[in-house]
Amino acid sequence: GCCGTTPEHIARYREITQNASPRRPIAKDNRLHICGLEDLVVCPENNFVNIGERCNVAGSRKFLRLIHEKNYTEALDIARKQVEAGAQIIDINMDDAMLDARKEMVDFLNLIVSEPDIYRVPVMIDSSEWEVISAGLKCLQGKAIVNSISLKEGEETFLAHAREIKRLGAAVVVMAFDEKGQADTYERKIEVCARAYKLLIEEAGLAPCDIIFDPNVLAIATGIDSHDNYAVDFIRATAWIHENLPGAKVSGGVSNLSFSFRGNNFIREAMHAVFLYHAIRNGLDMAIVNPATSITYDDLPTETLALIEDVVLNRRPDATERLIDFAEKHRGEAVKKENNIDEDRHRQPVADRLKQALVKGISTHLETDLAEAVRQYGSALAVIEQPLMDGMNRVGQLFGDGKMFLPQVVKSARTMKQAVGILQPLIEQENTRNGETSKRGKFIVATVKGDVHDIGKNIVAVILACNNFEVIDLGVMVPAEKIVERAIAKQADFIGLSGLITPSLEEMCHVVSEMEKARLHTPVIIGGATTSKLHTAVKIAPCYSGAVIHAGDASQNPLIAAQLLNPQTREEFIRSIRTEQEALRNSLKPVDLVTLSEVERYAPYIDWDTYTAPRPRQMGLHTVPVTVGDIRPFINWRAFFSVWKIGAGYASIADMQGCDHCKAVWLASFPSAERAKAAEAMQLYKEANRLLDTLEAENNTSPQVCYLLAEAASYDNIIRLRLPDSDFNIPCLRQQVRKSEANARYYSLSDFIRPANDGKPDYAGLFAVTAGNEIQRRIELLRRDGDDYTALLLQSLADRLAEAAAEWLHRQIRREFWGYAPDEPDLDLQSLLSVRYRGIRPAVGYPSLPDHSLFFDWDRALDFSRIGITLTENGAMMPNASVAGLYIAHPDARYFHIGHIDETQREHYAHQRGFTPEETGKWLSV
Ligand code: THG
Repeated sequence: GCCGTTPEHIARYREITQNASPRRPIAKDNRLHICGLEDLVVCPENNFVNIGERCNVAGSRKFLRLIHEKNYTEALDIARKQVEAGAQIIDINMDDAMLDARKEMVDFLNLIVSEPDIYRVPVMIDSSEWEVISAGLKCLQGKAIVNSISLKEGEETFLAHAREIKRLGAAVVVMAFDEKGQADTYERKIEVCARAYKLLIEEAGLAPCDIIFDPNVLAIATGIDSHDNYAVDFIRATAWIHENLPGAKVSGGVSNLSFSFRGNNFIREAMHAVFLYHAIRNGLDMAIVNPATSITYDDLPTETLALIEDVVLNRRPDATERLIDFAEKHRGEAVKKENNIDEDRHRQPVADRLKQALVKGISTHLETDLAEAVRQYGSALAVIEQPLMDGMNRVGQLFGDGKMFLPQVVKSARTMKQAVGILQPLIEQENTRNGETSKRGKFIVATVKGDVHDIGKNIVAVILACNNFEVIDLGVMVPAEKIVERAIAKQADFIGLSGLITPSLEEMCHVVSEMEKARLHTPVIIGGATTSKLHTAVKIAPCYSGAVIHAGDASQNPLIAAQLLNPQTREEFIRSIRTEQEALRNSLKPVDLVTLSEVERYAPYIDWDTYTAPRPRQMGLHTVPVTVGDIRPFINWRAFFSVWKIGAGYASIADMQGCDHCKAVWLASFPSAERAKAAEAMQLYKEANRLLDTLEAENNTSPQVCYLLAEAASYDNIIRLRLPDSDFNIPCLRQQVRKSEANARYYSLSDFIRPANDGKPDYAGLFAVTAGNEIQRRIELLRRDGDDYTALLLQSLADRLAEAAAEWLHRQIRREFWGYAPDEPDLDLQSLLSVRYRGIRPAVGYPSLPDHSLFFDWDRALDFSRIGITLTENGAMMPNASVAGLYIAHPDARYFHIGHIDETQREHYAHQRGFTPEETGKWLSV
């Protein structure tokens, strides 16, 4: 168990496992199985395995410095780079006299296990101190390798350590070392290994395949004759172990071999390549190497190869001298290579590098790579059309196949934008065809007039750009005339309309009607939270003779567009959409509604006689200071993840509360097919929190909240608040959709406020909260600077912050400002989100208060401008990360959906609100 679990939870495991027996491998095999998050099988049939050597304080000055400085971020980068460069295992060594090796090992491993891009691969714990090894093993849930134990201190210690390693479930490297010292000849190496093998199997019960022998790679070409045969002895011992110690594996630390050529990396790498070539042919299974080296055996010119082979294979007495002479002559080359760390990258064609940059969303080398590409392709335009478009198509394809996720796609789009930005001046100089590129089609996207919600629209724009469409984003609050005018001027191939609030539905009908008047036929794609297939079929499509298609999800847009672009599928696709919409219209069955007079009789029964309403401590209108830090704990991460299409199930990463152990276990708990997505969820969560950290560190006060508490009473489905200079009426709708259970109740919010005629007082409240203009401005700045990814990230967080502020304020209201639940315990977020407390805070525009025009009433009562909120003509709040609603304190008060209402209630309500019949359609989402 860990911080996410409770004793009850753990107790359940006991119940489940009591009568179960552990699973045993079906067949013993001779292969070495190890794992980080993914498994790795080491056996002669598989390829040779690279172990990254660079996370070693004794083997890398840089790593040592970073650990000393406690710069774990960069230290982790070293690990990550090795994995990227192809390390299949990473060796970690913290043995330094000035370090607390045990603590450093534990801390670093705990960091690594929550980095899925690193801990993908298994870890090799490298230490000469047993307590560092045993502490390290306890940090890793995968099967690790211990590096190393030996007979140096005798059989007893050796066996005790081996047994403990077996108990902790690791494989082990055994150095060819005994009481007499290091085995440096072939005979000594095989003698020590044979003895160790027998002991480990017979005495400690280790499986042969979990034993890895290291017959000591020692430095050659040192000028001391007795060292000359070290490499040969190692290679021969490797072959012998393979022949004679069945199942055991062989490994070694290759860089030791070339210590005498320190400073000349070319020679060193060449020696390693030659050594590995021969050792692998003789059965070396794995080795500790620098995975970023680029020289291979086949790369070496014949003459160089001969010189080096003479040294490694000890073929002539003067081999060392000849290599030293050669090294002197080629010192220049070595230095050049030293300075050019990116040598490897440059071996790849520039097109591949650019493609890679787009898929990974990394812009580090864009400037140089693009310059090179322009030289190669002859023009900036050609670079966009070929390698960049290829890259974006690849991104679109991977996303379509579910192999890339939304956050990654948005990062790719950001890189693409940066690339185009870099090429822009050149394109202007080239001045060819006005920079017209061969895009798949022109897509105009807009959030309709009266609405400012654009997160969905922005995601659509990014996804379309990744699929090689030209996107013309008209922004928010776009009037119909402008959409029509742009569609004509730009000869758009598609129009995407987006909106979130109820009145936007009607506005969309208006837009397509205007398009119809202008005799346009451009297909229109509808999207946004309140839109639906049904509404599109029933309300929008009939106003337009062109195709109107509802996209349930941002990722559908390129698919829809592709069908429409292809002349072979276009007609059939439109026909199927029209048939489907026709069917939807015909399927509209009248909903079974109960008459208004009847549902009024079935209002919930509340015993007002025995109820005394608590009087609010802070009556009247108040604004309350609040910071990002206050409201951050109330963020609903499930909702955040669903915006990013990651699936709310992955939001449980937020429950790990920063505990690295829990994060690692969390990640490992997903089946491998889902792990990439889980890793992405973790990454997104990390980045979101980094943004929140920044806001919190600067004590950000962008979020604002205000509330009003007043006397209240109900009559005729109306809640009446007594404000200082007037009464404030909130007409409430009542449920009418027939419920199946007997004696069902039909709710209206007014039921939970004491009826006006009974004399005793009651109270209610209004509130408004916003993530604030300061955050909104930042979002706009980020977008202006082309950083769409961070802009979207902050925008999605702003929405969550507004909801979190509402949650925070509600708690303050219950405990303090109204104070009807002063002793409410500190509920955890889950209990808060599932409303395990007294009272409700229904929000305007949501299912129990579905009249969008109420925002104007709230504005009059609260004066939204006090917290920086303004309203559009359709009652959309700006900034759009804002929430407004009502407080009700009665213990029986609950949330519900109004759903549908009948004509009688519609007319009754319209009369109470002073609406014309058409207006009810615009403001009510029922
Ligand atoms: N067997 C086993 N484990 C081992 C070794 C071995 N662990 C440690 C070591 N040997 C293998 N790892 C390294 C790591 C780095 C170097 C050599 C071996 C190395 N480093 C550069 C140097 O010292 O010149 C450092 C350069 C820098 O500071 O960046 O060569 O044999 N079981």
